[in-house]
Amino acid sequence: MGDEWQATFDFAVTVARKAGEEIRKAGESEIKVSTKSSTVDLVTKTDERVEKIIIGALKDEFGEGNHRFIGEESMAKGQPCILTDQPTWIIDPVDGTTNFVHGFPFVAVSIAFAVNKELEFGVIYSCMEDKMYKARKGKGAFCNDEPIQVSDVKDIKKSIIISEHGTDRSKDKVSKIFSTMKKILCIPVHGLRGSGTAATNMCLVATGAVEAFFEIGIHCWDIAAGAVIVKEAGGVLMDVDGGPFDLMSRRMVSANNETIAERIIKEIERFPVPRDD
Ligand code: LIP
Repeated sequence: MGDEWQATFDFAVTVARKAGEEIRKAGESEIKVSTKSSTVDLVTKTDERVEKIIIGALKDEFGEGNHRFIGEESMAKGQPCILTDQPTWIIDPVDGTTNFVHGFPFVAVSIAFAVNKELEFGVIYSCMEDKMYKARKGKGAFCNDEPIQVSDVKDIKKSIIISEHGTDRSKDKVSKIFSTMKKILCIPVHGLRGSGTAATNMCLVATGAVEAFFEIGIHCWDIAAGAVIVKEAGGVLMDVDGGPFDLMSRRMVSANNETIAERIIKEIERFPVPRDD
């Protein structure tokens, strides 16, 4: 697809930055915490307000025509999560809501754009760090307009791996998650990390700060923008069973290369999660 989406991409960057400024400005009163799927799956008025600002700005710019929206908080209110061939915005207004509530400084606005079910571009604004990550299909990945590239490490024993434990606290899920982390740690790898936001974790893969991020339980809005950024930074994406990446499956491995991805996959104890769509 030619440059027809450049203006759309540039506008998305502007919207992401504005959304990030709103998050930074949010006062104590707005961080009134509610919960969604569990007592630890948090949402605040800021999540809802920022999603409305983003979708409102996109609708003002592109009209109510054929653009579709998949937003975390709209989905939480029961809107269907269906990716069609229509131009579709996939939005997490505040990725790292728990971090936001606690003042842990990794909070990202994640905006992706897909056409014909193909991701055209991704924008992630890590607003507490003031880092704007962006990538268009086939045109490279950038952080604050500087090109970024995944790590060239091929030896898992020289890697840092990043993952999250999600919000499901059922004993069977938690034990599978920590059993996986224990197996990876004891390979041994140099380190195991987690920023608390999938979008930021994928940007850390794209900059080469870590070699891989994997998680079972994330949603399409957490990873859609990061998928473009990792790919355009030279990385790979696949399912946790080694199959092809499936945006709606709620499970994913993103890595600097297939060697690292396949080595991680050997250790992942899988558990079922309902798809997004
Ligand atoms: C978060 C994800 C993270 C996951 C958390 C949570 P949110 O997204 O980015 O990877 O482990 O459970 O889902 O809810 O902060 O937008």
